[in-house]
Amino acid sequence: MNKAISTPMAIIIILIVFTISIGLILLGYIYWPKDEVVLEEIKQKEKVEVKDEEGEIIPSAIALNDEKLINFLVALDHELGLPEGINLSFSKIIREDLSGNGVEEIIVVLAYEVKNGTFIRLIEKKNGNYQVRETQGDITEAYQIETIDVPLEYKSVVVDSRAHPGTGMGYEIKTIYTYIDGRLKETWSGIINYREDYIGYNIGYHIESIYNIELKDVDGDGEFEIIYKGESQHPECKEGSYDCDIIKENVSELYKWDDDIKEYKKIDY
Ligand SMILES: [Ca+2]
Ligand SMILES: [Ca+2]
Repeated sequence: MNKAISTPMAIIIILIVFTISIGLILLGYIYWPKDEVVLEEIKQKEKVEVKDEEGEIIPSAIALNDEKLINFLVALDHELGLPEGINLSFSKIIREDLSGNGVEEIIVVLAYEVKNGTFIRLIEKKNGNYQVRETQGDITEAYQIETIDVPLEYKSVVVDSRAHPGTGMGYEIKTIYTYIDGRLKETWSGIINYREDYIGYNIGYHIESIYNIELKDVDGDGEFEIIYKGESQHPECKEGSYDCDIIKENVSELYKWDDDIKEYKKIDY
């Protein structure tokens, strides 16, 4: 009697396992790689747009309204290949006169969930309307933005973002974009936090490197420097094995604004 019940049960179980397996294969082998390819395609297209300096024209009625502007740019990202059904995970609009001509520029940062990256757009007023002047793409996911007056002569935007490029691995990064000659130039970036787990047969280690970033006028010239301090961890493994020690090192670095190259440069500390 038990055997008569267990045979159809076994078929049902096999069918369920088969269906779940196919589902996982579809998710793993079709869905994820496609997203990454799409991001690359978007970045390629955006690069062309930047090069030609003929960005999208945005009517004032849209550009001056936060909600309408975000909807407009999300629709633009879909036109550029962002898959349907992908939601925004973070958005921020900064309206400031970055160029000092009395007219506000607009910076829009949009981050998409499911590894679809962050897009930073610089929008300028042009002939009564607005125009996307520059778009930068990044595979990390932004979660915090602020503006700072560092270096003093310029306005900068600080973007904190994160990424999980692999199983058991993740990092957070801080990037400073400085408004120079009508562009957002990346003038400094540093890892805030890096985590990695390695677990396998007979082995297992966890490393976590944490860094603190402080702005301080160290040399008294009136300009802030970037103090980058923390503890880095990395595994040192015996040759040909995963028998590893975790090596800890103190990191203490100082970066000073270099007006010739217009970015922060590491100096002796
Ligand atoms: Ca301006
Ligand atoms: Ca200084």
